[in-house]
Amino acid sequence: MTSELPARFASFSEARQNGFLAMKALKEEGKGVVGTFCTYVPVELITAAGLVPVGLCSTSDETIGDAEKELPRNLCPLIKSSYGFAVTEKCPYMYFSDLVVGETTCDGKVKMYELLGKLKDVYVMELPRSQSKAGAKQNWLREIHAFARKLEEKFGRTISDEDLRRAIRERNRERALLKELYELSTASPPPVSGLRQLQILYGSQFKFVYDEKIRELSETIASIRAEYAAGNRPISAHAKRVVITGCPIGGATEKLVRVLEEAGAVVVAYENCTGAKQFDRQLDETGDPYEALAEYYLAIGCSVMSPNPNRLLLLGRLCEQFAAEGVVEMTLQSCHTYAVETETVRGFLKGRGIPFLSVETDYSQGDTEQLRNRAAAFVEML
Ligand code: BJ8
Repeated sequence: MTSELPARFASFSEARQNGFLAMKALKEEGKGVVGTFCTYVPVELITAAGLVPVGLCSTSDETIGDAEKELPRNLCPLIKSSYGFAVTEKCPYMYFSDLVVGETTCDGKVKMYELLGKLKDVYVMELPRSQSKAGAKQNWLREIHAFARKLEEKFGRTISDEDLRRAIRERNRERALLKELYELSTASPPPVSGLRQLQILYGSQFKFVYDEKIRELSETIASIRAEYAAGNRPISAHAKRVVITGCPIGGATEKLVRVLEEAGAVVVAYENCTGAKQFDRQLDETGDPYEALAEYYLAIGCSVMSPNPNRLLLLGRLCEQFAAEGVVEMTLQSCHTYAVETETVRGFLKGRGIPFLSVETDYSQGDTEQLRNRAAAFVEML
């Protein structure tokens, strides 16, 4: 059993790389591929059309230099890196995408999509920037219908309501399993490190065969439970329990999780798009499936929304559920919406007596020592 666990983790952490081959095989079978950049894009429509969705947000600094030949240097690294991988054709997922779906979340991405449109077929969904304004949901519902039509026209498919309901049920099942997985860390001490949890969550999006993904996730959960029940405690009972919030994390930015855990903390939950923001809630499986998509996706608590109460609701609940002793926010350089919202999050956590650290970083490793010092000082104080 002990030897089984790391192998399963490896399967997920290496998933992004191994997924290249799986994706190539799917393309050879004639499958259409749709690349996405954001949690707001309703992936159920893509799978309902018999297509393969893949996340294109890049997490490494490998192509940032290439991107900076066309994009300003003081732009969010996620945008520069993703664009860099497109121009250099170094990302197989971008290369294999027959259609790339953007969304009007932040200004940098919106303008990058214009340039990307010269290289790929890009379709941009108009996301309302308010969840509560009259008409916001109707506008978003219209966008979702328009996106369905685009997929039908481009790929010559028809998306029936039954296809869409099945896709919703399948994605709900996947969300529930990922949530079950990260909720294992409500245990004290948690059964896995935050780094392991992150690698499984991040890696799961690069498993493209649904039944295989579900089976592997179920087995991973069962195996972690069995290890714990057998008395295996890989995390110290004294490790300080930390919840991460902010911009999406993974790849190069794993550095933050590493320095926190090396300083004596354990990351128990991720509120951001790598974790609970994507998997916490379920879509309604009854009623009109398009309404269910509009309702669910518009309620995502990202800082691009103004106001953005749902981020605080989720963060507050995770802090309670995971008995957080501190919250660490990671903002990516030049991400203005998250950077400005830091003040709101700080005030929210102060009101609950939860210590808070906000760090800004990019995809380079140049600031690792500085992050290490800040993490050590924060954990020391908890
Ligand atoms: S739902 S977090 S995936 S927008 S690209 S906003 S980091 S400046 S990624 Fe995001 Fe969707 Fe929100 Fe989630 Fe800032 Fe960079 Fe923009 Fe970014």
